[in-house]
Amino acid sequence: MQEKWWHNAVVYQVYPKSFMDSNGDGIGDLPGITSKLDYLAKLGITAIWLSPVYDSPMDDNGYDIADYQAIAAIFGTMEDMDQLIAEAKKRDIRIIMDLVVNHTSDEHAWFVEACENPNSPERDYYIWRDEPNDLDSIFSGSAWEYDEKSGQYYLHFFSKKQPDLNWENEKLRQKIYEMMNFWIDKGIGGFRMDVIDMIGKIPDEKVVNNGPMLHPYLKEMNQATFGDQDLLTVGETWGATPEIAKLYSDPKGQELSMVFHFEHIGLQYQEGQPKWHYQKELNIAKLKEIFNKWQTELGVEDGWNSLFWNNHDLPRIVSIWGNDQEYREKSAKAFAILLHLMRGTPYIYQGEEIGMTNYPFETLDQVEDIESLNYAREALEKGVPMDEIMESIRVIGRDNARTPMQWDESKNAGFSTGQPWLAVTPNYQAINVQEALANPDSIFYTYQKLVQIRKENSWLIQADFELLDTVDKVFAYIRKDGDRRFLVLANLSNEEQDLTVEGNVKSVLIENTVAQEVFEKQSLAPWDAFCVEMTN
Ligand code: TEU
Ligand code: CA
Repeated sequence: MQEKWWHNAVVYQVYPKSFMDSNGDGIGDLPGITSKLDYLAKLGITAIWLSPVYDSPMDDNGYDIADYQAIAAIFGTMEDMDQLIAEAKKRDIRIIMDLVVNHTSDEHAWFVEACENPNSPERDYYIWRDEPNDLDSIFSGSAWEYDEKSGQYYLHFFSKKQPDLNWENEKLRQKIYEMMNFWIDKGIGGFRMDVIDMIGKIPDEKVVNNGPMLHPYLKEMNQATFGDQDLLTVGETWGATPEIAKLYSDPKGQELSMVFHFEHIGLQYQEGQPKWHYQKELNIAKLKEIFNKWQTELGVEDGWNSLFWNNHDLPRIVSIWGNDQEYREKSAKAFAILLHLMRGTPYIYQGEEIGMTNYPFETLDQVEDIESLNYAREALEKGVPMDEIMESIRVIGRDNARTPMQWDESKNAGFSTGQPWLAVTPNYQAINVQEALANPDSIFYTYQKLVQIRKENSWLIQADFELLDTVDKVFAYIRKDGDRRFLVLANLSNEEQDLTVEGNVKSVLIENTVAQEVFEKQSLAPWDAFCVEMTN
């Protein structure tokens, strides 16, 4: 196997609107991110996945792009972007750009031309039909919107302001590859590809994900752009199975480095129901089963895993599955330890490293996210009571991840001197970076250590994964490297649990408890977690 830099990398996701505001307009921006690079260097991360910063009307916070080769004025300028890339490079941090090419904004020049001039080549860059079928938008309602002027319907799987691109059009594909090369030439570290599994869609047959042309397109893209570069490419693929993940990430297939699968995230929803029917209680048995499958079926030779609990679309892990009250620090550390020692590239979402929590949303006017707002409108029409709607948004809504980064205990958590675009979580005086850095026992230092462990232990890449049969609430696995055995274990509950693992501790790599004592007592306190090397 050929080792790549991203095999022992840890990626940190920045959501620009909420990370750091440099000019007091209440909106995070590129100079703000640059000003916090020393903080990220201290954490030790090797790359930043930057959510979209391109020119956009911000209907979906930048996932609706009006110009792929310009920076949104609220975030700064192209010079600011160049500076971020350069300053990050000085600290050995690469910038992974968000590539959103399943759709554009309706304000992109292509779509404007397509509407104004139905005979233009751009018309075919999008998907038009005389009659809609019953495909739904992921953001509620029909996936088709009528365009008065040209008398046809266009397809949008997300908001009306996010028309889907027609990947069957070869000229469009070439334009996308040119745009990607523009960014590659700037010296970026790779791409995170938004809903990439949708580009092969066949709307008339209601095929949305994993269409037959998906992989041919990705091979074509690879050859036309990053194929001969040392970049990290990660696809967002909601429906991927290990078999599908191999199609993308087997190096022989020449597509991507890795994908994000969401099978474990699926446990946050009631089976077969839309996400608003959330499932707050974690099914630990299922969680173990899912990770076991991915860790054992997706090897090193034929594919690669991504590891994450959080991103800008998901509730905070410590709130949904951890305990964000009594055991906030301990449960946050337990989830971190459990994940970061698996095989794959770990991703940390901004604020996760200090245990930021969900926001206590009470009224709809506190909500900014288009997905939540569309859902609320539709649910109200159907007669769902307002308090039920707010409860869903509070538990599972995307704004939970998007509240401003909590830097210190000063006004607006040190995020901005102006009024933040989304309210700061009320607990910022207790939970913030300044406080975390000052406390040697903080969640931050657990993450810092985990990043360090990955850099120093190349066995993390290769070593086998073996799930242990433990009591229900305990998740434990062995990584086996030759005749060395590393035990990773977490009690994912608020109760004491029996330790049913035999053997002796040789050395401790990381712990949120005293692992040695756990073995002596054969008993785990709530949220105890550690990684130890075992004597054989
Ligand atoms: O998300 C894809 C996607 O399917 C999400 O809408 C997801 O279903 C939902 O957010 C779960 O709560 C990507 C981006 O990550 C998201 O931010 C964008 O809104 C979306 O694509 C459209 O670009
Ligand atoms: Ca700003």
